[in-house]
Amino acid sequence: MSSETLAVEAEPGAFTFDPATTALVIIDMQRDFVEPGGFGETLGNDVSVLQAVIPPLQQVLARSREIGMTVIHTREGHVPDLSDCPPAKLSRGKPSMRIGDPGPKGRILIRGEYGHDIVDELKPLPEELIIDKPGKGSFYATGLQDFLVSEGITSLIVTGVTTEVCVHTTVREANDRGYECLVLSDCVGSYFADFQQAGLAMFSAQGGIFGWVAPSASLLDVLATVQEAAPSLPAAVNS
Ligand code: C5J
Repeated sequence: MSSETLAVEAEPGAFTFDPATTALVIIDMQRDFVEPGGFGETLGNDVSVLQAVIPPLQQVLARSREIGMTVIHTREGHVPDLSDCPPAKLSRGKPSMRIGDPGPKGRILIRGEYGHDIVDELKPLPEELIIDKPGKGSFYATGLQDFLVSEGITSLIVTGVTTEVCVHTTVREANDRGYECLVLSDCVGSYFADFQQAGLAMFSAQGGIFGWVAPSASLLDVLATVQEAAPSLPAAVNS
């Protein structure tokens, strides 16, 4: 895609980026977090509140794909023998089921299980990178940094769940590595309204201590001006 600098109205001021060096990052939009019977519900949360994130995120995803922007999905979870799950994570709290227990959508938060996968509405395309991560941050114990460097990505548009946990951890990790992050306020969600509000405020406070925040409509307004990427051509057929 061709290079151009765009500016989105955001807090604490305009977020400038070049779609050619920017990735849309969709964090942990897994059934385990947003549908009943998964990890989020075992912790006592009303998971239905997170479903409000899906429609605006679908619009951002669709437009990002149309213009050929890099799209990255992440999934939190563990290998079946739990060797990548620290005992502290496994034993913490009083959930109704623990990580690895059999649940209605398969073993809770285990790679390869139905509940661990991304919801149908945001299903990754075969060419899109999926980062499987054992932690809350998307950089810890993953290949994300190497991928971003190899693709020349310097800015991230961050979405997904939950705002104060995996989204915050990822943006903090990214910020420390020098990435410019825009968080889309209606495309990130928390089980707790006060955490959502405080979490969003924390990103852009103090002159953008972790990054920028804007509603998806502001981003979409700007992306509407970008030329669509040429569709990939079918393989030539020899006649
Ligand atoms: C949590 C996440 N909340 N994806 N994970 O445990 O935010």
